[in-house]
Amino acid sequence: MAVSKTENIWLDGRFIPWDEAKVHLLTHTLHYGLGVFEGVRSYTGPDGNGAVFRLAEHVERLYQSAHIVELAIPFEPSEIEQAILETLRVNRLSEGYIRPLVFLGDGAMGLLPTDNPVRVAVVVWPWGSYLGEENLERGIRAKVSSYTRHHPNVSMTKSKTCGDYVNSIMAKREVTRLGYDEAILLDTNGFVAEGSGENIFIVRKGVLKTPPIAAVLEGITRDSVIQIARDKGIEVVEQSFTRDELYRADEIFLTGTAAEVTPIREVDDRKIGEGKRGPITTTIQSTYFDAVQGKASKYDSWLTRL
Ligand code: PPE
Repeated sequence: MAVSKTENIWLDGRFIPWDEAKVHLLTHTLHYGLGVFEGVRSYTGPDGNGAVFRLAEHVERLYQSAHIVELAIPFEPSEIEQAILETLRVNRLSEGYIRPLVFLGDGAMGLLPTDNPVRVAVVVWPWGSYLGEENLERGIRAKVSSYTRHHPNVSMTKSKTCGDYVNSIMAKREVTRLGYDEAILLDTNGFVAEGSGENIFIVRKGVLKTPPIAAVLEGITRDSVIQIARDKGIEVVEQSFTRDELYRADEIFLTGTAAEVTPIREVDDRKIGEGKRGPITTTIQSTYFDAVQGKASKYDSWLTRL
């Protein structure tokens, strides 16, 4: 998806103009993929001011990702939180996507980087609906990818590691080339794992089911949706399920910071439920948007105002 450029990027503790945010070709992460990132969103509230959704949780996950792959971030979490807020402010962006990135700079090459600097960037830009504005209502067509999700002892599934996203890109390319909107990946045991960049939920007989976090990213939207559903009295179970449970689901939706809550209307050419956004998806999606946009006081603690 195209990015519309903003004015300033936060890099290693200071702001630099967008066009000057460049790195050396021997940047270690560019070669080997050992970096970690986050995806965060801010939304404009009813008063016209912006607020970042679940800022502390995203920054905490960034540090956990870095810890898992042994990158020592040379800033305190509170400094990264401030950097995110400041980057939105200096760019006068109340609503947008925020991409914190921790990467290994240039210096040594090879698989035992010793003195390469750990660098941190925060980039923000306006980003619309990830899977299409109209699909938030209509729902997308998904296909199970021939690529398997990471084995938990091959990739570290609790870390949002840059290089792990090659797997997602392969899956997404494979299915979009065939005309579908998004890929669903199975785990190494053959159970449903997640979308290329989203967690997945199914509804059957009024119960919401999502795969346990064992082999998937512990999504912050996933967590928010579970809380919203339980607050509405909807039963939620975290349980592995098979590909054909997708086919006979009444409703399916994906969750992610970028994808928000996107319904799936078809999987592997089989119509899901009525073939359109179902009632449970609708109520959860609507409360999610109220929460992120500061229209649901119950979830106000999830917002950090700019
Ligand atoms: N699984 C994967 C593999 C994933 O990448 C994401 C986020 C999620 C689940 C949902 O996590 P959360 O955002 O905390 O609810 N994917 C990010 C990257 C998208 C991109 O194209 O880049 C995102 O949604 O920001």
